[in-house]
Amino acid sequence: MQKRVYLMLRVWGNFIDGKWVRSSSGKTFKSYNPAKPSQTLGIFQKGNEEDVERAVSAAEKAFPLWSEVPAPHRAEILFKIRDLLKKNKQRFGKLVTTEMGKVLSEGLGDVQEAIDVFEYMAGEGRRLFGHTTPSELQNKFCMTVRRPIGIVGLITPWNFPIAIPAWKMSAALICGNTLVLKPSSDTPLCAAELVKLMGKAGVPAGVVNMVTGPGDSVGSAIIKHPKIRGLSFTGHKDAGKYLLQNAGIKKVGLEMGGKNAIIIMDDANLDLALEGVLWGAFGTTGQRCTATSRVIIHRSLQRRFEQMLLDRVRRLRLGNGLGKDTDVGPLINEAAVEKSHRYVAIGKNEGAVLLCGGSRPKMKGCFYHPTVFTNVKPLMRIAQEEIFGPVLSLIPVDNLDEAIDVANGIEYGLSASIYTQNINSAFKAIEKMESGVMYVNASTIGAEVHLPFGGVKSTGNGAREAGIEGINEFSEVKAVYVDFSERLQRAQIDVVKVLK
Ligand code: UN1
Repeated sequence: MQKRVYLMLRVWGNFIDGKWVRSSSGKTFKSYNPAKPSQTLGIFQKGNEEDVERAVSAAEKAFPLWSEVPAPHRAEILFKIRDLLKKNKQRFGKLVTTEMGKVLSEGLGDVQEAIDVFEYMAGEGRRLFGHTTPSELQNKFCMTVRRPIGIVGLITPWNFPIAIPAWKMSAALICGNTLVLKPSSDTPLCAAELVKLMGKAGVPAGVVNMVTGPGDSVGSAIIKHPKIRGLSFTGHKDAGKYLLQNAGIKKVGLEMGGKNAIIIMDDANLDLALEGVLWGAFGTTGQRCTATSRVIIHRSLQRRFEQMLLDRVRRLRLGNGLGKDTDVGPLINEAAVEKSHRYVAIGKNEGAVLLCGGSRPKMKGCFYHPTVFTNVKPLMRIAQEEIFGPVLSLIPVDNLDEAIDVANGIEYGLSASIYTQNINSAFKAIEKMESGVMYVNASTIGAEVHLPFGGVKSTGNGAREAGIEGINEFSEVKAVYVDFSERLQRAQIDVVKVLK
């Protein structure tokens, strides 16, 4: 049964009310392997507004039942999802690599992140803490409780095709919401397999619904739907802006990318910094929101670091992510290859010095050579705009203050890092760097699920995913007052006269 995914092309339906159903559009699209674009992985529904309507109806019908299941029992299903993911980790990891392209160790990491977050959120089933606080009046009890938002719409990207849907779904479900998921059209197979597994784990019909298809029909119908009360989106900032303009009054969580910097100070352990830069810039072929796309380096180290970097980058092996020797997999699709190449031309025109890469290798598939520019000026477009590919900019600076200014001189604020042995510099960077995630002597990638994830400035709207903040994203807080005085007590007016 499991092998069928690879041997036979399946026509997947939308998942609505516990059933796989065809779109009323009658149209489909295919998913491809970016390392071997001639390999089709599955056929998916090109959904439309009507499909979203059906999914919302199913979610609406399921809401009373699901929201009334005690959270510790909802948690049992989440633990089951964790267990099934663990059991199927290898198969899912290969699936991620085949559909998204990242090397297998990272494909497995993507699945592990989903395992971790389902476990974390299942644990929340026995917490979902509110708080208690004294009243200003006697014989009156004050507390907060969490309530689900209702039906939530989740729009997810292709770069973490299992982990990001898992972050959002695990938190949404433990809080008692029902949901409609629209996964990226580049990785619908990963989403479909995850949703299928969740059904097997016992998620009741209608609680989790998935509609595949384009953003301008499916995504837009989710964003605008009046019965959807909450939205969580990870993706490009243009789509995020569209969402904000069209969502009306909904609770919204946004994560829209980064232009993350590693600062390397003159007292840094340079070998360690080199490893962090390679991992942050070329891991996942640069396709993480948290990817390192700028290295802000102390001028005294610039030449030495360039040599060290060049030596290692040239040895990175491009190839199919399933290959044992592969260091760097393909980009997600042709458009992504063209985008990276366009930025290389922009960088050259702006006067940056191309140290290595900057071209496509002579091999089939969506590959691009890991690319490093040096002598990049902070305001050049390659140092300002999110490329989402294996293109790294080195920016020399003279001191820590300048480094922090350069790091902050962008519109985004997701992840940031400093390599230094000086505790004062480290704490100054922690305080001053404008980001939602901060690393000291570690790369910009690799956030863990029990800490909040998200960014400042144009990266987001203040919401955080994962960790306890993920619970805030997917629940409403209700303030509760219980008056047991058996008389009318007026807050702000009746004063308790005990003390003279
Ligand atoms: C993303 O690229 O949107 O911190 C998510 C990391 C991963 C998550 C990245 N745990 O790099």
